[in-house]
Amino acid sequence: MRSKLLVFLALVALVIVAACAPAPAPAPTAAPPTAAPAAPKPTDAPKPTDVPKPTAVPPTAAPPTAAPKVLKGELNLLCTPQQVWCEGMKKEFEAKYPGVTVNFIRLSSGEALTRIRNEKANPQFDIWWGGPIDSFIAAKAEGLLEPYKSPGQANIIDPKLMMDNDPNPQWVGIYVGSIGFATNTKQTAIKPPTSYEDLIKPEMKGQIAIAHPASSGTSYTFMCSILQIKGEKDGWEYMKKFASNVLIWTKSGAAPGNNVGLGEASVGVVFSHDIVKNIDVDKFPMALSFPSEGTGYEIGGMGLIKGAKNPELAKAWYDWALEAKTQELGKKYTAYQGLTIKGAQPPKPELLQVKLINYNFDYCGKNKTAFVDKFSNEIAAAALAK
Ligand code: S7P
Repeated sequence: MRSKLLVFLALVALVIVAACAPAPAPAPTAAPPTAAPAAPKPTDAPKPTDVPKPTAVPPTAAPPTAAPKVLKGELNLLCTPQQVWCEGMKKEFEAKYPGVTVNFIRLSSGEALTRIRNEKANPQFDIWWGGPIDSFIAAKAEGLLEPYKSPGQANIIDPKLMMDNDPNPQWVGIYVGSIGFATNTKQTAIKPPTSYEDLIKPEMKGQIAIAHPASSGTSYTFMCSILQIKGEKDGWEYMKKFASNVLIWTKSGAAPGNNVGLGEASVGVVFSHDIVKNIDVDKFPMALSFPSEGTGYEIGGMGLIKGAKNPELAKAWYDWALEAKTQELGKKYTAYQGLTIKGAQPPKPELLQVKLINYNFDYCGKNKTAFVDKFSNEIAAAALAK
């Protein structure tokens, strides 16, 4: 009996000790945030149904979408193509960048070059848009342009021909045009010329209208074509005979088209796309012809002015002018040049089919001042004096 009591007391004591022992620490329920998940042991491969749910990735900020640049200010544009196109481009650019006002002045190529040369110390323009690149090459040689490589230059159709291949390019081509002859079809005595020789025949005396090459890039393109086709010696002789047949010297290259259309002259030497505009839009009685020897042509250029006060706006224009859609706007403003950007649809593809000479832009650009001076002093002065 006594031993049974001892066993009973021992059991009670054990129960009391167990009940009073401290509880085990709870197992952690969440891994510390930095802890890398434990790699499953090779034997612990989850069964197909045990695919762990993707752990929620904390949301990261969406990549910033390139917000269109908000540009503000005034862009001063030196514009050499026709007034209508300059006005149209101003309107289109301001619609794209409502914070920007475009102020432009339309000047012929030679005038534009003189202007930026005279303003070199205090440039009034930010960008020069349009006009044959001979003048841009001349401007580059005089240190008047600012290098810029626009992303759009990657899309130029013929980069060797249509852009400055300097590692720091200073101009780019925005259109292409060839010299043609405009003839008034109401007068029947003069047939549309088909050769340079036709222009210096005696019957052509007092019949021709052309711009002066000192002011006009169009006329300079014609003169430099002659100097290349005939060589300088014979070329200057030709220019003397040609000048003696000229009736009207204009300032702007496209103006002779109007003289011919209105019957003030029989034949005009003008860019062919401007003649097409005279025929299609102005409805002038006019025929377009080309010299069978091959005709000179222009690459219309664009360049930033060195020391410009609004370079950011100028670069925005530059980039925009190299978009295919922008180039296609020319047609809307009666400009029918060929285009320089891949994918842009030229308004008059037939104008690109004419026989061209191998025009050397570098030669004509670098010699522009000397050739214009020679013509002005030795030829035009004598022709005007007669
Ligand atoms: O009409 C457009 C266009 O013929 O005008 C430019 C032309 O050179 C105008 O200026 P000029 O008075 O200097 O001749 C050409 O670049 C363009 O194709």
